[in-house]
Amino acid sequence: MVQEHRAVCPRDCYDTCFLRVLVDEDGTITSVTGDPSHVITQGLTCPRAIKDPERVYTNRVLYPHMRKGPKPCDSFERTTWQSALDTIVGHLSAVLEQYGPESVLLLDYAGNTGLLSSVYSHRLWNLLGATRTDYGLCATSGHVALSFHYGRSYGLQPEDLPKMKLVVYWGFNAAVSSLHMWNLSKMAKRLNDAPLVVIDPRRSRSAEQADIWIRPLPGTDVALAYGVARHLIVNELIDEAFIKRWTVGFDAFRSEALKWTPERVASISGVKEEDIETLARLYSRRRPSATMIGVGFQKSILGAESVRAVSLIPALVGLHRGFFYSNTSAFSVNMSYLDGMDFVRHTPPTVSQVSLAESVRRGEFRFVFIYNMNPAMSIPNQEALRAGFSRDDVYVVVHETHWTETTPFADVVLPAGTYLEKDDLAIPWAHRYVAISQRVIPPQGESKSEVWVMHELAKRLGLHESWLYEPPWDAMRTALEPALESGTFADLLNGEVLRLKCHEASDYPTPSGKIELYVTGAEEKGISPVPYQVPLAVPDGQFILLSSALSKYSHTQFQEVYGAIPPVVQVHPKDARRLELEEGDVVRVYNSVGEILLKSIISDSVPEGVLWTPSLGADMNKTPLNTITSSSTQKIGGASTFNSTIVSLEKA
Ligand SMILES: Nc1nc2c(c(=O)[nH]1)N[C@H]1C(S)=C(S)[C@@H](COP(=O)(O)OP(=O)(O)OC[C@H]3O[C@@H](n4cnc5c(=O)[nH]c(N)nc54)[C@H](O)[C@@H]3O)O[C@H]1N2
Ligand SMILES: Nc1nc2c(c(=O)[nH]1)N[C@H]1C(S)=C(S)[C@@H](COP(=O)(O)OP(=O)(O)OC[C@H]3O[C@@H](n4cnc5c(=O)[nH]c(N)nc54)[C@H](O)[C@@H]3O)O[C@H]1N2
Ligand SMILES: [Mo]
Repeated sequence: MVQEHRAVCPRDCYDTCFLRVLVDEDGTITSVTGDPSHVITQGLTCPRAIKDPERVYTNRVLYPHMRKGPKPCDSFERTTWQSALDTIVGHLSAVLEQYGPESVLLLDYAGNTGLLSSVYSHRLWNLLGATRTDYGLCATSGHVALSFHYGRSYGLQPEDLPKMKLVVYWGFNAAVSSLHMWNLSKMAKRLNDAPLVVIDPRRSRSAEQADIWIRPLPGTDVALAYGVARHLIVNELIDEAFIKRWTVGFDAFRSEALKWTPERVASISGVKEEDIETLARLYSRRRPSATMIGVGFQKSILGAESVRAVSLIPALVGLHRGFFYSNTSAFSVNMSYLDGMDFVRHTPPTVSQVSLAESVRRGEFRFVFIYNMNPAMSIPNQEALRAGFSRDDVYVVVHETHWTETTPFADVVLPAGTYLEKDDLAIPWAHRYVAISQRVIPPQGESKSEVWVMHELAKRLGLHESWLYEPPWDAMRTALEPALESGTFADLLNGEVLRLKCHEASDYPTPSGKIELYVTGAEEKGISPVPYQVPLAVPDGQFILLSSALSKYSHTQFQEVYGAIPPVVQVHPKDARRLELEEGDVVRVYNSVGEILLKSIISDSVPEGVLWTPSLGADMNKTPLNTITSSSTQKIGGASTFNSTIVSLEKA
């Protein structure tokens, strides 16, 4: 008999899809499809979930393994859990004793965002006081930027998209990175004739499908946003009553915005006056609107400034939080209970994920525990990072579902079950629906969960704190129960889909209790009170290199079923002519930190002076893209600046 299970996709993605998983008589997964009854998933399956039935059985780490040669090493020997755990604890204890807990690094990210797999499993490391990272690779700067103006960074609910009269995707390639919100936006178009606007320097898949595509140069969105604000202000298209009641600092904001004449905006951003006017008029006429701010475009030197600037437009036309960025701050799940921070008295040291590589190279961490992450691809400055992982005096443990580019740097590789092999619950980034993701098949090989591994390590370390061993679903209950709106934890355990409580759209926990168009106390916070624009300096003849997500891959995942992420770079035809390049030529893309070799695609999808390549790929010799990307952090919030990478390019 074919059995049907419900799983919830815990991958690091906007959509957190509810999935139907079919298992045949032999216990083999035969299909994974989007749940038609879920308000966001709407029965649509993305190219990744479709391939889960194949990927779950491909390239898996099935047993614990020990390294057999010098790092990086492709030769591993199978071992037992007992021996692997004893060896790991031997090294961990020695490092703790000799160098202290700050020399132990927990290096994890969002491979599986399930609360047990990714949060409860921090308890051991928090108790030890191990060094943690700030998770700055992705979205942190945008969150901080929005909280300056709005108190918290959450915005509109994706389920409201079909009601919108206008949807603007700003630096957000949702047709690829958030298929389900894109689908809901298309519903708005069908139902309300809502124009779909995309603002992107690149003709992305979203730009191709948009009604209106506006094309600023990279890093010039603050100027464009001010241009729109100025048009709204001088033409009296703003909502004065709303501004009076719900905002502070309008006069100061206004005097900054007035400086951004169409000529000045055009000279910086390349966007024509007509386009600024069209966008401003749409904002004033078509309400309510949704301004969808991409996490991707936030990953640049001025990313946080751009997010702030764009987010203020909906306030000018009288909308409470008329933007979306990421809704994690809307919910009140008790994470510090779940990850054990409520129980410990110290604050573990935190280091930047983005600029981590040099400190790893210097050997600042003698024991590195990696899970839910593929850092030997995803972190910038790969040469330094890989050199650090390869040191004899740095002990590296990787707990993984699949063999990855990071596993060759491990002293021990431990097998982990995928999300289809364990019960868990993920809190979405965007929508507010939660349900238990059921274990569909038994853990493959000798795979074990993150919770099990943590408890086994803790026991061997001789730790007795009872909270460390609290049954995980009891901890989950405590953390989650107060966050639920539509039912109880018992209902969840019975398989129901529940809604999370959200803060009100008009709740602004800023110092003034209102939307701060001009940020109170900005000086003490070390920021400009209003968004500011400085152009990215690109030396003559060099390029800005953009990188962004592909639909078939989740970062580095799914290469085992779809093949390698293509090692390609898009070059504008005029730049190609100047460099005498032909389609398919191999080019060196380089800067002071390194070089990679890519195949050129000549295309006016990118503007002159701008290159594009898929994020998180490797070049023709398997050198990661992140060998040459920027490892600078943003001033606000410390996030990555991948899209501010400056390179030269020449025929190889
Ligand atoms: N299929 C798939 N979906 C994913 C992911 C995945 O790996 N695969 N990853 C998930 C994760 S973790 C993330 S963070 C998100 C990322 O998803 P998005 O937020 O959509 O980010 P990107 O894919 O980087 O696309 C950002 C777009 O912004 C444009 N852009 C770059 N610089 C600028 C600029 O200065 N101004 C403007 N206006 N636009 C600019 C780029 O050309 C690009 O088209 O996707 C999530 N969804
Ligand atoms: N150049 C460039 N670099 C980038 C970006 C960019 O745009 N350009 N984007 C950045 C962004 S936004 C992000 S979010 C990061 C993503 O960076 P990473 O999180 O490092 O990327 P993934 O490839 O998704 O790695 C997740 C790993 O977790 C493993 N995994 C999955 N499920 C489980 C599980 O249940 N248990 C365990 N133990 N492991 C599991 C997967 O097999 C995979 O190897 O990359 C960043 N790097
Ligand atoms: Mo991300």
